[in-house]
Amino acid sequence: MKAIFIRVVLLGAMILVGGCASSPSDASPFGETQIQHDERMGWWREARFGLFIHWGLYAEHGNELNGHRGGRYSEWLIQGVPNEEYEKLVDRFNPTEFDADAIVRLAKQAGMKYIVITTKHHEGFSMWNSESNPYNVMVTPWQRDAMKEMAEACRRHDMRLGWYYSVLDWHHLDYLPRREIDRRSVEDADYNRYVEFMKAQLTELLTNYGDIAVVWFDGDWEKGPEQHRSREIVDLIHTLQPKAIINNRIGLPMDYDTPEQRIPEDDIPPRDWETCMTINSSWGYNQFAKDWKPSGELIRHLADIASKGGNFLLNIGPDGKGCVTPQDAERLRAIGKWMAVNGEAIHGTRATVFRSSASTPWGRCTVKKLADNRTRLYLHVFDWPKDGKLFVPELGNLPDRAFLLAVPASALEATTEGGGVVIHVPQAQPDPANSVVALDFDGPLVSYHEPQFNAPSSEMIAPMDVALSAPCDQLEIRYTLDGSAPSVTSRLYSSPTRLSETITVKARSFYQGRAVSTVVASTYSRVVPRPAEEVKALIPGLEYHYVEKAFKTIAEMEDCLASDAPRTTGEVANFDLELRKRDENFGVIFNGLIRVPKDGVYRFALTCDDGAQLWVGDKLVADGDGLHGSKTFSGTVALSKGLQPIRLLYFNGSGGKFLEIKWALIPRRPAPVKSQALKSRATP
Ligand code: FHN
Repeated sequence: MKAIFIRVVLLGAMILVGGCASSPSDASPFGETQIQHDERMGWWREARFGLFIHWGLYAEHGNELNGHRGGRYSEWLIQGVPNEEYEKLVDRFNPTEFDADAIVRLAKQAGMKYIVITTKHHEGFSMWNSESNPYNVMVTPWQRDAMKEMAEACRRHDMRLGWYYSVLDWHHLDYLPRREIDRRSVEDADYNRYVEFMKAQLTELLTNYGDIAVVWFDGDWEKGPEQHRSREIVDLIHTLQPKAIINNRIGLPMDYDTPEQRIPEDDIPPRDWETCMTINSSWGYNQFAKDWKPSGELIRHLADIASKGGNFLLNIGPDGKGCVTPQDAERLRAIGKWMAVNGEAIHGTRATVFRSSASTPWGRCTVKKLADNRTRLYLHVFDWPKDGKLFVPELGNLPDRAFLLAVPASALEATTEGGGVVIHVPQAQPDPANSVVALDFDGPLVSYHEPQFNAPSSEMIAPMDVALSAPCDQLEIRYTLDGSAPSVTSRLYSSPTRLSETITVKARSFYQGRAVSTVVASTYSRVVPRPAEEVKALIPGLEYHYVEKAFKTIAEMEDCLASDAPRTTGEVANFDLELRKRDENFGVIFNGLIRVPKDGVYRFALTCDDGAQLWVGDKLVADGDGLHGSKTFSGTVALSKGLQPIRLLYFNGSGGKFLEIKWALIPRRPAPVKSQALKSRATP
């Protein structure tokens, strides 16, 4: 599905499930209303561009220590070095050239609106005067609190500041697992003590340095959110700094997602997101780096990201003296030069109005709402048209003004051609990286889109309303219920249609009597709810079978349980992983009954790391099979009131483990299954 499509789905879903600005927002990790959540996220969504700084002990050696060369990421240098040897870096770290003001000025001049800096990376070294960790910057010859200097400089230059904090810690004795090269005993390690240490460190960082705009976690892949006690940690942050925005790398969805070194291909992701990216291939300073991305490429990445509604967090790795490398500085300055002319096409913009980036093969589009209901489209032209004609498809009306941001005084001519608009541009390309053409619409902007279906479910046991919408008010939606393609004489959509039988709805957008979209179709089925089970003897809880082996799929685990492999069998109150005897390479099947309160279509949401499948009767309702991080899979099933058989299959390979089942009668929001709802049949 395409860009606009997703926005409409979200809007439609909100209307249909009865969501509104004053009810809790699905996107908020803190139970805020939509308005409160939008307010907290406001500056971040406007910012679009930030600076990431990876700076720690590793900067001192730029990826080589005593003849040992690190891998791609210089900040991982510790990987191949025994602890005792790595710790000696402390005696050498003396970045006398570090100038926080200069770095903040550079970011500002590049058009960046926030900075996220590493307070502690995986090496475990604290870059601030940490009371809870003696292994910190104050014991180096330098003896300066780098984070304090950054916080003060940011305040001076009106720049928002965020803390990067690695949950993974290869130095702390209580953090497990150890690296292969690390032979320190694990016997006394206590992960809960490590969590207390993290809480103490975060408390320092969030009380001693003024307003902190972002907490950017990293390195959560070795443990799950239960072990990190992630909920407790994020609640602590929210208490200390209620306005702080928190990224997703603590095993919980949180405020925004963080694709790393990549930009989502085409769809606009449904949640807030930020791409973080290096300028060469290392995050920390790497003296051997050769593969520096050209500034033009970075400028185009920025436009690409903004056109999909995301933020760009571009990284630099200052060296052991504390200096920004000339290569990083040169690129930030080049971006700054471009931003000085074109920054308004990035800051405060929203995602494209076109269906996808394929609609604008010459580049990308961002959008801004101006005063008096006016709209400005920014066309980011990467490939300048040789014939001087920039074709903008899917546009139904001419702009009131068109001009190059670089030459705002000269108007460009716009004509209607080939189902879109042509902007007549000068022969010479104004900017080799990205030339921005602005189109102003004083009245409504007409952009062509397929209609979108909005319904609580594709199944119903009673009559159900289906709504249709398109992001552009000027379009008419016409639809049919007899399987034919909608024409200009078909029913005009004005309000939700009540469906009572299985039917396929077909719809199409029209503008001024002309079809301007393809036909879209959606089938809604009237189903009979699954009858309840008649069970006489019940006991609370679920029966389980637990087995230990490395599985990659649910089928492998089922085969294993079908054989005479050793297993443990018993009863448990809920879908609970506490029954396991180890953290990795195990599987479990839960069987039982769930008490359904009333007839209806139910949505189940299964969140798992690694694979899991949820069955109700013989229907596979949510399929999260395979090895993966924590992900949510959902599905619906029509059920009669009473007891229904439920079966959950789960396995964990290596790394984090997580399992959670939520359910609700549609259109309510799924909530965790309570143990009172779960029963087993009594054994005869
Ligand atoms: O391992 C780290 C890496 O060093 C760097 O900090 C990046 C930044 O997103 N995060 C981790 C890998 O996902």
